[in-house]
Amino acid sequence: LKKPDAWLMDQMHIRRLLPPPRRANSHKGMFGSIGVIGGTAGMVGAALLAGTAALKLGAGRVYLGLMAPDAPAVDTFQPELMLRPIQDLFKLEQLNCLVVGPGLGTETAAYFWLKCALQTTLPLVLDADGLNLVASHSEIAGLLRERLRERHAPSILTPHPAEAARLLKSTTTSVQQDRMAAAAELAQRFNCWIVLKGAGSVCAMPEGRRFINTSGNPGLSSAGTGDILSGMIGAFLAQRSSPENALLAAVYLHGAAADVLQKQYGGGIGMTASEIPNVARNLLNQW
Ligand code: NPW
Ligand code: AMP
Ligand code: MG
Repeated sequence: LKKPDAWLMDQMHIRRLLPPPRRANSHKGMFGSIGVIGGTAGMVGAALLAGTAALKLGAGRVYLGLMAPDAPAVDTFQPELMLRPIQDLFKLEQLNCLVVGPGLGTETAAYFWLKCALQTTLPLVLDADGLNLVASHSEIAGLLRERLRERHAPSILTPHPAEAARLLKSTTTSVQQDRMAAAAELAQRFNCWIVLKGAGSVCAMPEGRRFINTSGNPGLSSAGTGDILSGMIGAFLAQRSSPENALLAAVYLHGAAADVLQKQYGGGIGMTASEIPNVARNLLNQW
């Protein structure tokens, strides 16, 4: 029998990958700590969205390292988030994973922090500008690509089609023409777990297996929904899911939450990223 080119993701499959219900005597230390690095001036919200998503999907503690010099000391809408200078995140002993990229920007300091993150032995989610830095033509980008390929700890890359095109030195059109091939090429080239986002996200594993997501809708085509996804993957990594389970569960649940919202509105217009984590949390608890 020929092996299938890709497996379709559905609720039956995904519910088995979710973190188990909590024991009566549990405490926050059991659910892991996550560090999010991003949020340059003008895009602080991207890091806040990722951090909030991580909290709502069950991470025990969420630390944010923000690039913006005038970043707030607290998010008054989500005061559970611990906002720290980026260097302080690297001094924390109990971090279980890092998410690097939401609103990170592409200044010199951003390269430096990404290099520090790649040097850790923590599972890493790279999104948005984290990917753009790796893809850039600058001298240090070559070193970042090498560090990424040689990491022993798992790295999950979550490009949208334009970010994938930058990483592959290709065009968005050609990525979209063969999304399965683009995702597999990225997984192989960077020795990473890949989520190639967009309608029917393609998830590719480093050893070659691929999955196609069946949840989600065009309501997700709005600012910040990708930042939410990176925080959701981080939440599952912090709770000790394997990279494969973390990304499959987060991708499916993210889309399923959008499907619930679309039904509520009677359409996808005007869905906002901030609405997704609460609904995803409800599904996670109910499934
Ligand atoms: P086009 O227009 O078709 O050529 P960028 P970004 C393409 C932060 N954010 N199918 C499309 O290209 C992020 O975290 C901050 C096909 C589109 O124009 C990043 O750090 C927010 N094409 C930073 O902004 C909220 C697709 O990609 C181009 C596609 C830049 O990230 C917003 C845009 O990509 C944002 O998250 C698809 N499915 N999806 C905040 N509140 O602080 C995307 N494209 O140029 O990489 O810009 O994704 O906005
Ligand atoms: P980003 O472009 O980084 O903000 O990520 C957008 C998120 O929304 C990804 O998870 C995409 O897979 C998802 N998304 C965007 N447009 C659609 C669509 N038309 N159908 C399903 N999912 C979508
Ligand atoms: Mg994005």
